[in-house]
Amino acid sequence: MSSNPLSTRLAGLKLKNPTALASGILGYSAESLQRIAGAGAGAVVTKSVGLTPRVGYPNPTVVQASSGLINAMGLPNPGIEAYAGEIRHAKTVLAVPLIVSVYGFSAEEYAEVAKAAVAAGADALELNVSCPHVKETGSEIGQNPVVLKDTVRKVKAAVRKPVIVKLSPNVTDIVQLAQAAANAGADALTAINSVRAIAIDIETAQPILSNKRGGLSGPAVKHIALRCVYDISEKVKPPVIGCGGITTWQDAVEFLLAGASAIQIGTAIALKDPEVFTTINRGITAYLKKKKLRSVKEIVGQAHRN
Ligand code: RRO
Repeated sequence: MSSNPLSTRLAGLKLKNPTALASGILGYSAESLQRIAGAGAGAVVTKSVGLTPRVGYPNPTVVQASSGLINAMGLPNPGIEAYAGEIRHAKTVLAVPLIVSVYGFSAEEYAEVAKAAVAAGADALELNVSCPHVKETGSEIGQNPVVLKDTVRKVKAAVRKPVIVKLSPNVTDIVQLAQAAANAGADALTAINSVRAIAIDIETAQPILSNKRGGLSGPAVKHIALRCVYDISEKVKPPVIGCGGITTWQDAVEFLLAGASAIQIGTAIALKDPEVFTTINRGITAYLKKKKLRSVKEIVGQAHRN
């Protein structure tokens, strides 16, 4: 047994603790990823990158909501060719696994971007099949089990690194999509991306975001994400990474008990600060001690067994 009670494994990745930076919160620079690793994250996930550069939507792209944020950034990214150098640089400065989030407008494109990310040094990939509002990618791929399976299969055939699939809550049955990804060979599943939402300015009587609709994240979605993790981990084999509104160590423990093998933190970094990783890891350690447990792995899925 490892002497570090927080150490764990996920889809073949060795993690010093079960926390990771969620995709999309910070920019693309190796320095910002390093800052998050330095603040205690066990792994980092980059913003999503595609085959060609995209400028994203005009401002405003983020609005504060009750207990969270609504964003519609529109997948701004430099494209994988320009980003490959930053992945290489990040690998030289990071002491934790680097997971590159990728997207495409077809299964073939996902595979091509994934291959280039791995060639640049990615330790694993997270397929963004759940962006809630960009046409012909994201959730338009991830809400159709046939298209999702084809995408995961093509990526798996193209790379020899773990493939994590980030799922959308904006579907009737997330377990069906989780199963489709698992059947296609997904090594792990992240639940969830943001929940489709809107905010309206009562003075101008117009939607606030330039894209009108966006994705809600933060504490407002925590219990939706938690239910998704519970449902998926009950029925589907690959490990689940919980993501959605995790702000405190108690939130993190709740997700682990619900069946998450690891957790991602996003909006809490924007609403609080990166020190949230250290606070959460300390809280999980104290919880394990209080419960007289030696490893965080012992509490994963405990709510299904009690
Ligand atoms: O870029 C975005 O607007 C965005 C993405 Br790719 C995503 O996956 N989830 C989200 O809430 N926003």
